Amino acid sequence: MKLLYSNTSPYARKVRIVAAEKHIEVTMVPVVLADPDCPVNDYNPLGKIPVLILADDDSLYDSRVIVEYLDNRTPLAHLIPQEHSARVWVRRWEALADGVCDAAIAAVMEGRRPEAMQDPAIIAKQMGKVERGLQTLNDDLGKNKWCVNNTFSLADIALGCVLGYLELRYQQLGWREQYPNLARHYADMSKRPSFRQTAPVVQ
Ligand SMILES: N[C@@H](CCC(=O)N[C@@H](CS)C(=O)NCC(=O)O)C(=O)O
Repeated sequence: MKLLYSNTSPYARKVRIVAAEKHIEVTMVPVVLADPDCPVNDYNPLGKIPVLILADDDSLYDSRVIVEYLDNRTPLAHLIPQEHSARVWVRRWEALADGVCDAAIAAVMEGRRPEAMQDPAIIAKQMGKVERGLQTLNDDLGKNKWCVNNTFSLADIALGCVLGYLELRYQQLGWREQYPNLARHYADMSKRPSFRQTAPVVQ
């Protein structure tokens, strides 16, 4: 199996961490989406990463489908609980963490347009989603060590990935001070080898 990914994609990082936590061997293939020869469109018509290319050359996307596939490759140490209620809550955490990533990335992309073409209302709208999302994640985590049922799961990985993205692109947000429960969780997550191995590099 091969994973098309980029170093700074929080969705790809989620998949890379799941593969590492589950000890599943995946060949990592870094890609540059702006490169005209980038192979992503051949495997995902949406042109997005991550994409998992299977042995028969079929492909899986998006990150939520890939993590489900990887989690079921081995029966041990499930990161997505088998029990229905816990499973739904883990997936809701993931949906919110990924949604905060979506909004944070949309704001970054708008801010990269030539200044005269930027729309401050779009940036404000996206940052509203980021701030409300982080507040909810912070409140829902409370003093718990892990997001769901005090057990390490995909919810914790997804949360760590959005916080890693904020660390990379939004240091000025002061999220650690505003959301102390998230800061504590991120400090715990950052000690895991799977997190250290996949830390985004500033480009
Ligand atoms: N919901 C998708 C989001 C994937 C995504 O937006 N990836 C970004 C990179 S961080 C991308 O490929 N952007 C290129 C584009 O939107 O054209 C997932 O979870 O995999």
